[in-house]
Amino acid sequence: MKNQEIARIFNEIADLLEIKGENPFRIRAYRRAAQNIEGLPKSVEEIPKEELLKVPGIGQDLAGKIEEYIKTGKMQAHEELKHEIPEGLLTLLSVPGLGPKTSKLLYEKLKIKGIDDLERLASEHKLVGLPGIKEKTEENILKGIEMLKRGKERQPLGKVLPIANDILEHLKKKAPVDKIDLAGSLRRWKDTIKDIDILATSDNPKEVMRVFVHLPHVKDVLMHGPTKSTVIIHEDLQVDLRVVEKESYGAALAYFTGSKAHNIRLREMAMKKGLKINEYGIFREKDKKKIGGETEEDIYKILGLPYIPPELREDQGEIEAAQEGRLPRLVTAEEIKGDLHVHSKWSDGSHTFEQLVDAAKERGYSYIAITDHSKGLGIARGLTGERLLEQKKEINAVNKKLKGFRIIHGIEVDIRSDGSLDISDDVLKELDIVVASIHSGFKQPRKQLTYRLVSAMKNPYVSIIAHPTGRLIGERDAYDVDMDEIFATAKKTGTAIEINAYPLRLDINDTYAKRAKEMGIPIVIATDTHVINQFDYMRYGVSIARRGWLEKDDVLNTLEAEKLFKRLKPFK
Ligand code: DGT
Ligand code: CA
Ligand code: ZN
Repeated sequence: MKNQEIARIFNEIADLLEIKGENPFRIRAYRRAAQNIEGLPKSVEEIPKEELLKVPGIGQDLAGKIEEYIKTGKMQAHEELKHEIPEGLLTLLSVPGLGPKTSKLLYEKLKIKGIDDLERLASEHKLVGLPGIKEKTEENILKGIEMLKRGKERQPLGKVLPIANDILEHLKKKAPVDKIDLAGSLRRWKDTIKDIDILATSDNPKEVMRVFVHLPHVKDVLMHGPTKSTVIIHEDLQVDLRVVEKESYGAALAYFTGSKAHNIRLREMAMKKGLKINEYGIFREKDKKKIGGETEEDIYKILGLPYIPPELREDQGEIEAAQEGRLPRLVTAEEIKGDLHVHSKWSDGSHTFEQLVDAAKERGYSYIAITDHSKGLGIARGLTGERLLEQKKEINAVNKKLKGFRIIHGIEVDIRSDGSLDISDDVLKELDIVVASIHSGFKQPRKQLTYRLVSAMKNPYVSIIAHPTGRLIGERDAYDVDMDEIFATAKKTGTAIEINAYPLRLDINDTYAKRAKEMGIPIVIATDTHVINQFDYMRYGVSIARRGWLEKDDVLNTLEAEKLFKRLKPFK
């Protein structure tokens, strides 16, 4: 978790330097270091300095700052920068989508010092007319403020789950718990989370509670009871822990996993059978006798249903499907054979082909697609057609040395604002696969954004559309596109749709994934890895697929490479 904190501070330093108008290379160095720190496979606290220096982008200076943060919980340079920049300007920077440049402008020209001021002026159209500020900018600022407020209520799964698992590990180690599990929306892998619900059994619940309220994560104790406690942790999340009787564990797990809508349906079914379900068990109405509840399976079995996996428990047709014996056999992480969206050092990734291959092999894969950015993206050191052909030679050379593993040569080609691709077809046709995506002009009108994606899909070489809706959870809403038309075109052209597994994206989302499946559109799950550890984000993408009812056959990268190419455009 220190890694995330340090990455956040490095990014903040970059913002502050940008406000000060400092050297762009220095600014980029901080952003790059932030990316690499976030992607480290273990906590920086466990990494000796010599090794830290080998992380791309980390030199003596930044390694020193990391050490300083571990020792003191602060970075002097960061604190000094914050002092140089007025408090009000810092507040503006915290609005999603409001970058350093605009923040500075608003602060200097209008003396805006806080979110409330900003909200009022934007809604009264008092910002329009400042250099670069249009009505649309005001709308986006208001959206950003709304998101800031909303973001405090629900946080991204990718941020909350690692924290929750860390709390579980601490409890397993330090408290006398027997069984222990996450419940609630976390167990259902919902993409945003309001709070962390934990359930356990123990012979000594009091001691479990004592350990819990004293965990290092805890900022405030809201309630400390004999079997139930509630705390607030440093990340401003609420955590509930309940210890229940062993005989009721299954019933409690079902109850607290939810969703509420799913549970209401189960209770209705029970009532019709003369049964009653609550968090203690399942009971016969007539003599109040308990007939089950030690396991979750009990509950479903007594209701005459097969076990329903937590990801499906949303009352989105899963009860009917269970009754009719047509529950999907959900795709699993083990069934994924390779990752089809990976960046290397050739663009803005951090590693060589060999390093990426080793990491992919460790994860049991038999292929990865290298899909570096195309040239249109200046910031990402995108590749020209010429560089791509050089890259192809190097990939061929590496492939010759590999056994039972293959690097697929691809590109993440940028879809320009007019819908054209910034690499010509002559070059695209030399590649094994082509991933196309939008990286600019997110705020164009619906018609134009839809047109861009549709045009890309009509290109005969475009195999996959990556992160189709462009959302960044808590930072940027999905852009305004006509997904019906996107899916219809995907179907017609045979273009696959990506579930981008990067935890802040999770794009397409679960609802769209379900719709895509129903339309028979091929799906790939890919991580958009820039740093090796991000290969592990695959599990988040799989969770979206599972919440969208996807089975192995719906996901193209459960296939071995040869079969994969037969299903991916241009169908080799
Ligand atoms: P969230 O909003 O991310 O925390 O989502 P959940 O599903 O974790 O919701 P939460 O924490 O309010 O409640 C956890 C589970 O407890 C929920 O999924 C079902 C159960 N539950 C909570 N309140 C009620 C209730 O009033 N009635 C019923 N039947 N179940 C409830
Ligand atoms: Ca919850
Ligand atoms: Zn990418």
